Amino acid sequence: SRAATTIAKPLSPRLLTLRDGNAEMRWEAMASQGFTVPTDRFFVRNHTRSPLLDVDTWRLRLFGTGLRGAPSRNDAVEFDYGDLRAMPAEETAVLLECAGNGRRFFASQQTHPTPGAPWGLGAVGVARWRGVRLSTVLRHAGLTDDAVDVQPEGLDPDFVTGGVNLGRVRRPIPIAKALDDVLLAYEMNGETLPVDHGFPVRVVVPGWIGVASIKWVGPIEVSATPLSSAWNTRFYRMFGPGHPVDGRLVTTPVVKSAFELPWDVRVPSGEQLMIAGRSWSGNGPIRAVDISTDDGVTWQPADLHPDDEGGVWQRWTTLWRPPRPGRFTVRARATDVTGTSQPGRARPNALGYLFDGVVRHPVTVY
Ligand code: MTE
Ligand code: MO
Repeated sequence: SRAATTIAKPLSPRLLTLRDGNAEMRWEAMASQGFTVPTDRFFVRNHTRSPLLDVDTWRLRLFGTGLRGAPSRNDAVEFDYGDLRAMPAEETAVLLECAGNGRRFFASQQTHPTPGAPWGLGAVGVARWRGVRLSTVLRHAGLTDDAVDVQPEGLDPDFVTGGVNLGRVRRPIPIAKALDDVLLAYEMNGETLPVDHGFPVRVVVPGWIGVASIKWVGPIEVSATPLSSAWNTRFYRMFGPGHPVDGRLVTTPVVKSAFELPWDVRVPSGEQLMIAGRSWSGNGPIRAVDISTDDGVTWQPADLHPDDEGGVWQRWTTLWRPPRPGRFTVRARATDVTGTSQPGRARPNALGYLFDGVVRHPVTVY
């Protein structure tokens, strides 16, 4: 088939690489772009590395106590790539964001360095994902009324940390969410899913943090009893002083904003500039964005792009005439539909998740 000829492409030079094959979107490269992030600029977050899977032998394998007649891995119900392509398809714009997006600011703008990939604000993106609803596949596989959790597993190498093999990247999705809007996607922005984003098929969980959207999905366990993995017990919980001992589970992204400007950009004084950016929140649409160009002393509302009112993310612009040469910070503070605004400082947690603080973006005026 056409998809079988897909080969792994190297990471795009339009991405900023971190360690371990992780790469973040360059926000300044979004300034001339539309609503979605072009695929070659979309961030990549891997626990190990992207596997190159053969679409002809690839199978989705559903099993577990929540299915009729497929209690264990050995009697899994199988679907091949063509089976999925033949089911009713849908396409939707979904924002993916790593729970650790903005982590570096816990250290660089606050006093709370945390371990983990030192993302700026570029571990986020919106793409159009096309695929089949997970609910459709679950029903074909013989879903029972007893099912409580659905746990997709990636076919990338096992994740080993501190000498312990934690197995395949996997994380349970409660049945209500699994039956709601979750997709098994095989296209991204109108093209075959690229290797780095989960070829041949990935899970896309709208409105949830990125780790829920398992790439290179193979097995899917459907269970009548709750499931767990390191990815909802050890990681992706808010640990540390001021948090519950067993941590609060991290499920949805927080409210954030980013300027479509290079970090420490140089701009001339006395000229009117149009500055653009975007804000988003896991709670729903953004209602207002306030901008400060004088180190947080005064704030004025940004102009919200009228096409983006439905949510996903919100583009905005503001005008600024830098008054004199010097070093400034520009700041954006978004408020979402629930009235939640970005705080001046994010609440620290041991693993550096959910940074929602107002970022002080440095600008040098000459
Ligand atoms: N799925 C598998 N199989 N392995 C992974 O390492 N990383 C997760 C998720 N799905 C991961 C995975 C994390 S932490 C994030 S943030 C998103 O994929 C990133 O998706 P992207 O690389 O397409 O941007
Ligand atoms: Mo992530």
